[in-house]
Amino acid sequence: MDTIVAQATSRGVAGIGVIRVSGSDTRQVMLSILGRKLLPRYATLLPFYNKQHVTIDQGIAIFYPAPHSFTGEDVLELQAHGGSILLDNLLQAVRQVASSIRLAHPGEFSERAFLNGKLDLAQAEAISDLIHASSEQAAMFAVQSLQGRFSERIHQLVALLSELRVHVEAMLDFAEDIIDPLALDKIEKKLLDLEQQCKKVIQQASQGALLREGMKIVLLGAPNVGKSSLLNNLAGKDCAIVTEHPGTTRDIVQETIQIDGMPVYILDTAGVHITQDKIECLGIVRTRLALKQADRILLMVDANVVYNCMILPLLNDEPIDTKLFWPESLDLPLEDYKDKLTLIINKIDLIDNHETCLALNQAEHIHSNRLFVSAKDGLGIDVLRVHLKHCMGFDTSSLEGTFMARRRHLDALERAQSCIITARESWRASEALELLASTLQEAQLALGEITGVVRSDDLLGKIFSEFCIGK
Ligand SMILES: Nc1nc2c(ncn2[C@@H]2O[C@H](COP(=O)(O)OP(=O)(O)OP(=O)(O)O)[C@@H](O)[C@H]2O)c(=O)[nH]1
Ligand SMILES: [Mg+2]
Repeated sequence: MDTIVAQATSRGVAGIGVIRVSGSDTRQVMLSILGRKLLPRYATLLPFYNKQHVTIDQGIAIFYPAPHSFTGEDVLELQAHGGSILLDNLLQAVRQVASSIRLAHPGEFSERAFLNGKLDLAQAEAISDLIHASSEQAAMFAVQSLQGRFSERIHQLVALLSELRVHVEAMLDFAEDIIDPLALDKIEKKLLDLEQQCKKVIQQASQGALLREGMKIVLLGAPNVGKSSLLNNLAGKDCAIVTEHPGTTRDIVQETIQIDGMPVYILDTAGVHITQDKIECLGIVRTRLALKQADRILLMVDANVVYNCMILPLLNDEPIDTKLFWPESLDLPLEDYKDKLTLIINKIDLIDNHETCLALNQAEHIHSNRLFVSAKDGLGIDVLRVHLKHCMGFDTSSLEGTFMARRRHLDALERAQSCIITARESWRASEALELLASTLQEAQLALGEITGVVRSDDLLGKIFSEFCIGK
C-alpha cells in the first residue's frame, strides 16, 4: 500500500496544524523531515526540514510504530504551527521524500484502521459521526459507538445466533428419530429470545439514528396562513420574511433546529393556491418536490378562515374531514400524504375561545394529528415540539444506553429481525431443520454487514468517501 499523508486539522489559521503520515515510508519521512529517529510515542520538540534541509517550522513530532497506531501501520504525526502556507510546505516536503507517498483520500486513515482490524466498521463510522455531531447528545452517543457499545450489542446477537446455529447444524447430523423433543423445544425458546433481543437493539439504534439523521418537516398551506411565522418561531429568529401580503414566500426557506438534540430540518414553502404568477407557480413546483421528501407535513390553516368548518365541529367533538383542507391546486393525491399530515390551526390568538382550543392540545391530543397554535404569540408551540418528537418515535426518557447508529445499520438489523421472525414462524409450522439453518445464516450475514465482517468494496467506498480528508 502507498504511504499516505494529509492535514488532519482543518485548513485555516490556527494555533497548531497537524500533518499525519501513515505507511511503510513513514520511517524514511521521519529521517528526512526531522533528521533523526524518534523514540516511539514520545512527543519531541524539534525543527522540521524540507528536502534542501531548510527549516520550515519547529514543532512536536510523535512516531507510532506499527501495529500500535491508529491505522495499524507506522504513523508519524507532525504538530506544526497552524498556517495554510506553512502546512502546504510541510505537506509538499513529506511528499518529496519518496515518489510512493501521496495525499490521502477522504477517510483513508480510518479505512486502513478498519482493514487492519483496529476498529470495526460501526466504530469507524462513529468517528465520522462524532466529528459531524450536530448536538451534544449526538456527540455523546457517537462516543459510545466509537468505544464499541453498539458493536458489542451486535456481537451479543451474533453469539446467540451462532450458538443456535451450532445446535441446529448438530441436529441435522442426527437421524430424526433420535432427536430429543426437549432439544426441539429449546430451539423455539432461543428463537423467541433472539427476536426480543433484536427488537431491543433496533429500538436503541433507531433513537441513535434519529439523533444523527433527524427529521424533515414541510410547512404547507395557502398564502398568509402563517407558515413563515411558524418557521421563525420554531427557529427563534427571523429566518424568513413575514408580511401581511399573501405570496410573500416564493422560494423554499430552510432552517435547522434541535428538539432535545434531534435535528429538525424545517422547509418553509410558497403559499399554495391557484395562480398565474410565474414565480409563484415555480415556488409551488418546489413545494411539491419538498413534500415528497418530508417525514412530516404541517398543513397550516388560519383559525379565522376555518372557524365554522373546523373549530366549531372540533369544540363540539364532531369529526372533521381533512380532505376539505388539502390544497387542490397542489395536484397531489391526499391519500399518498395523509399518514404524514398534521393539521396546524394557526392564529388562535385572534379567536375568542382560544383557551378552550389550547386545552384540546393537551394530554392525548399531543399525539393526535391536529394542533392549535399561534405562531405570532408562541401559543401551542411547546406541544407542537412534543408532537414532532412523538411522530418520529423519539423518546428522550429512554435514551439511557443508546448509541449512535445509521440508517444502514437499521436496515441490516431489520433484515436480521425479519429472518428471525420467519425462522420462528416456519419452525413452528414445519420444524424443518434445513430451512431453519439457512434462515439463521441469512440473519447472521445481515448483522455482519454492520460491523463489516460481511462487506463489499462498494460499501466501504461509499462509507469512507463521506469522511473528511485526514481522518
Ligand atoms: N394574529 C396572528 N397573526 C399571525 C399569526 N401568524 C402569522 N400571522 C400574520 O399573518 C401574516 C402572514 O404571515 P406569514 O408568516 O408571512 O404567512 P405565510 O403563510 O408565510 O404567507 P406566504 O409566504 O405569503 O405564503 C403576517 O402579517 C403575520 O404577522 C398568528 O399566529 N397570529
Ligand atoms: Mg411565507
